[in-house]
Amino acid sequence: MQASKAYEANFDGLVGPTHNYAGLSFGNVASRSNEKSVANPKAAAKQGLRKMKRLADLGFQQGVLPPLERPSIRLLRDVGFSGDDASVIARAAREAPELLAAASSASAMWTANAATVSPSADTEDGRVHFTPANLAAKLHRAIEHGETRRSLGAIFADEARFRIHHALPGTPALGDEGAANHTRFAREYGDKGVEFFVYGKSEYGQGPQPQRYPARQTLEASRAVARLHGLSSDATVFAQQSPDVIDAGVFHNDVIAVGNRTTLFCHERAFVDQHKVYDELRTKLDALGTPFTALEVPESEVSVEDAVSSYLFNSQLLSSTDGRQLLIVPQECRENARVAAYLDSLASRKTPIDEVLVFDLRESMKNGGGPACLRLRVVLDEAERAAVNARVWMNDALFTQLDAWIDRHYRDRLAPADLADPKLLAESRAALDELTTILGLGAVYDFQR
Ligand code: SUG
Repeated sequence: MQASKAYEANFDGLVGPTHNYAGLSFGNVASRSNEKSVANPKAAAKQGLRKMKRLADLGFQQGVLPPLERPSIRLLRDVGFSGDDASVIARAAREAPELLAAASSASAMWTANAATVSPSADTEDGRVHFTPANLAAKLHRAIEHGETRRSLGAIFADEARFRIHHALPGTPALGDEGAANHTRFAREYGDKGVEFFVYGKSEYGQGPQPQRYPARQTLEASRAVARLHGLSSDATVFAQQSPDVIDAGVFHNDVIAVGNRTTLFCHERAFVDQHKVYDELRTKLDALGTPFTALEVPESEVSVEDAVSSYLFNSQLLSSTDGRQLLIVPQECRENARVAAYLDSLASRKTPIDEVLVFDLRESMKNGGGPACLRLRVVLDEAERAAVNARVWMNDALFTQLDAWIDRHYRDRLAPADLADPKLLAESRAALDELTTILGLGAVYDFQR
């Protein structure tokens, strides 16, 4: 059966006005090592926006997802701080600065963790399914999913085409980190594909577990998402991430592997029983008449440590309209001699990667968020694309508007002590209020209701 023409759209998270370095993510090396350094929210937002614009200019479908309301006064009230908003912030700053930091994180920018998405070609009911990730492993992220669901609802509103589930219960047994641990393979985007779920540990099953850092995604959560989305077992593969790479700082699979269409680009130490994983993918794809290539990078060329510090695999692997595959990497890949040499060698090797594009995403990278963390992939056919809120698609006009909006509202310096400043809440709300008009989202934020 000839599938209808479909696209992979990338929805990037716009960096919020409270972007800062609070060292909130144990197990994420960059987050911990940049703790308490001074952030530049304006530069962060502009770096992300420029990536979106460039990809839109290259002909990719590029959408924008809004930041969440931060600081989250709701979280601070839930943990017992009361009074007017300014008093809530002042008391939290004095008595529990770590909770104020959690309430203030702009972590929703990493939309690879916003949800897991299954295209309509793969799901039983023929709708595009979204499950917002509960992000149960970290407080500052566990408070995202309710608001994320609301934003997704404002953008993918057509219930006949889009099904937006609730997050799984937020408990360690069902820890879910969204699309950062999920990839899909298919010949063409609109064809039925094989969905690949990668987990860090099984809560109830046997199997190895990391010893140093937490495994954030469980097999039980991955299976639950696949069930909710109505995926068939002959078109899903579940694989365990190597526990020793989690212990080396690979806190999500997208720090060590990325897939697109018929290609998996990964490190040789990414998975437990790696060759069995390839075999299962190959067999299930073969049944759909789809080829599969694993482009594996050996430790001898790029160590896991190099991969973690450069974010080589946190790249976006994108098929351009002329069929060429582009790899979008962060600038840190050029600054690591071994990674740079590997990338330079691609031109002379026979690989499925045709071109490498380099981006400056320094502000996000310092919190462990590379190009792939900043985007949520949503495969859409023509009709589904037409059903998306059209105001969120990146183009010249939206770029100009958002660039000026950032200039109007964002600080160029945010130190940890600044989180105690009650003016930050007012500034942030003013920015988001205007953003909902620019993006045509309606009243998605609590403060607007
Ligand atoms: O969850 N960092 C994020 C980075 C998420 C990256 N996403 C993917 N790999 N897809 C995290 O660890 C750090 C925030 C701070 O420390 O201030 C943070 O949340």
